Amino acid sequence: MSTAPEASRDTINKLYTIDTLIGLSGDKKEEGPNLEMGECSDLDRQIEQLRRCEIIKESEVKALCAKAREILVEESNVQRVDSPVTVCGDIHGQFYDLKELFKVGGDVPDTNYLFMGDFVDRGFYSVETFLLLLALKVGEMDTLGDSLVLPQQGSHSRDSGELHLQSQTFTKLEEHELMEFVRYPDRITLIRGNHESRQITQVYGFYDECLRKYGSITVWRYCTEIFDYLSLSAIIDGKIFCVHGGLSPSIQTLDQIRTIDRKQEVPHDGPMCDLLWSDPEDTQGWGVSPRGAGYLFGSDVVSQFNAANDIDMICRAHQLVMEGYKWHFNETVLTVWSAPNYCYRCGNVAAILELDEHLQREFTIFEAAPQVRHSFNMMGVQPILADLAPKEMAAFDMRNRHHVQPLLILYPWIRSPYRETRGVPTKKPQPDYFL
Ligand SMILES: [Mn+2]
Repeated sequence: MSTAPEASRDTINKLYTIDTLIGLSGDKKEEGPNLEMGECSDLDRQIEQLRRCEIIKESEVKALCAKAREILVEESNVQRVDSPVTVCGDIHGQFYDLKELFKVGGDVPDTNYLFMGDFVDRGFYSVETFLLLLALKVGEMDTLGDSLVLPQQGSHSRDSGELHLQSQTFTKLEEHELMEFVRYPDRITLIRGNHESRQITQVYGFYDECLRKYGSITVWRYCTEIFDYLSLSAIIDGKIFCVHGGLSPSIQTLDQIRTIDRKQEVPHDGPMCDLLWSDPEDTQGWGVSPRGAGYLFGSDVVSQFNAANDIDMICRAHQLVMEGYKWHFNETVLTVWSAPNYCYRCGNVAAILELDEHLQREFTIFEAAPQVRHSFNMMGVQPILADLAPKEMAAFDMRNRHHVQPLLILYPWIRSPYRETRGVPTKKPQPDYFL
């Protein structure tokens, strides 16, 4: 039995004993003087709380984000993921539908998951949704740590949820186990969507939700700092490239993606922006996106990219698909959409893509969970429009202010007497109209 190499042990200890916290200047002081592990890393309890759709304390969010950042900062812009894995598209704060997803797809950590971004905005539970996913990601380290404790370490006790392991644990590990633990700790991979952005969340709901649920924007600031650390894409077994939006005219190779400095707010243009905003389009070459950010990319662009990078397909999210998933360009691009009955009114089903260890595909379709009755502040709800870049959004508001019934812009899903009596057509808009 070999002992753990010093460097590896250091890496692990670094992961488990984080004392650096996200610095947010200008905030009011936290209630406690510091955030010791014993005080706020009761991760198992937090996960249970979040699973019940209950928010955790602001100080717990801060500690969770600090731990998550230490994990995410080590990830690549093209994060390597091994099959089997289940690939998911947009969630958009639809917490009870995420629970439905776990019900049909298998719980964590029994199933490996790759979520392709847009965790927040639109739905009522962006806070609980994002924090649960983050806590599961951080928590899986904990679980994995447990499973690596050898039988003679059975008496080794940990405070529940405590994210530290005694170094003696590691000295008893087989080296290959340790290395696997260090290199592939993730059973949940989270990559960034265009909604994981300070600007967009101020328009589409997450900012308001944080303010409403916590009484300040501190939690929004913790979360948006973490957004900057989320990876931009993933590659499954070297063959399936996963990204939220799509391709960029500035990017020909995966190595070019790897060189991007991603730890920043999503820029308004350029390669990083395009990866999160672009859409496939039945055309050749590149086109202007009606969203005001990213590009439309055609089939020739895809075949070139896939050949240059020796990949079989591009898997992405970002566009509502009524059937949950949609193939493009002779099965070289796939859109996966995982928010059923989007915005609680679109009537679509959702899908997840389950890839086995041979990358054989199986789609699982699921519908929205029965909705609990909401008592919510209507003013906090955003209109359903295709995602627009902030400057385009402002232009849209100006263009439509005098032409559309304001209430119907704000609350278009409400089949109210108001709507019927005004004789407004109830014809379903085209799916592509949505995002
Ligand atoms: Mn999106």
